[in-house]
Amino acid sequence: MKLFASLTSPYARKVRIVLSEKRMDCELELIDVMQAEHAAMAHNPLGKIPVLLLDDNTPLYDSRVIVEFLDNISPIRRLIPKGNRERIAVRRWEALADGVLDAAVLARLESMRPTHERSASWIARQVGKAERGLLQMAEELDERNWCHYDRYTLADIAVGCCLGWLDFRKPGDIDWLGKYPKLARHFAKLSKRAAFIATAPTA
Ligand code: GSF
Repeated sequence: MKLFASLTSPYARKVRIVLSEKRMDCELELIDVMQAEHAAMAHNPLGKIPVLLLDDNTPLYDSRVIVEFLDNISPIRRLIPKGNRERIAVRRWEALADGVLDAAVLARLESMRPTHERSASWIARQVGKAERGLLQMAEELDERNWCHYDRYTLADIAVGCCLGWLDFRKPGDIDWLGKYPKLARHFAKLSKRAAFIATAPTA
């Protein structure tokens, strides 16, 4: 298998953490998605990473499809529960964390445009989505050890990748560390795991 990724993409990091937690080997091909042409485009018409190329050359995207595939091909450390309600609860956490990222990434990209092309109201709209998502995460996490019941799952990985990227890029001055101590505590705990240390974003 080969994973097309970058060292800063939070979606690709989610996949890299799942690979690491499940002790799976995978070749990594680093991509610069800002280039007009890049190698992942041959495998994903959307031109986005991550893309996982299977040994029979089947390309998988996006990150949610890839992590489900990986969790199903190895029984080592299951990250997505089997029962329907439990699985959906974990996947909803993932949708929430990825959704916060989607909004925060859009806010960052907009803020990088030339001043005369930049829309302050668009940035505020995206920051608002991210802030509401973070509040929801903090409320649902509350005093729990893990996002879903009493065990580490894909929900924690998705939340950790979301918070890790916010910490790395600091888009839209979102003060999540100050505002949501419960998320800060969870992030500190996740950041000590080997899979998180090995995949920490670097510029
Ligand atoms: C998001 C992937 C994505 O936006 C997933 O895989 O979960 N829902 C998808 N990837 C970005 C890089 S990043 O922001 O992590 C990407 O590839 N952007 C290039 C482009 O042309 O949009």
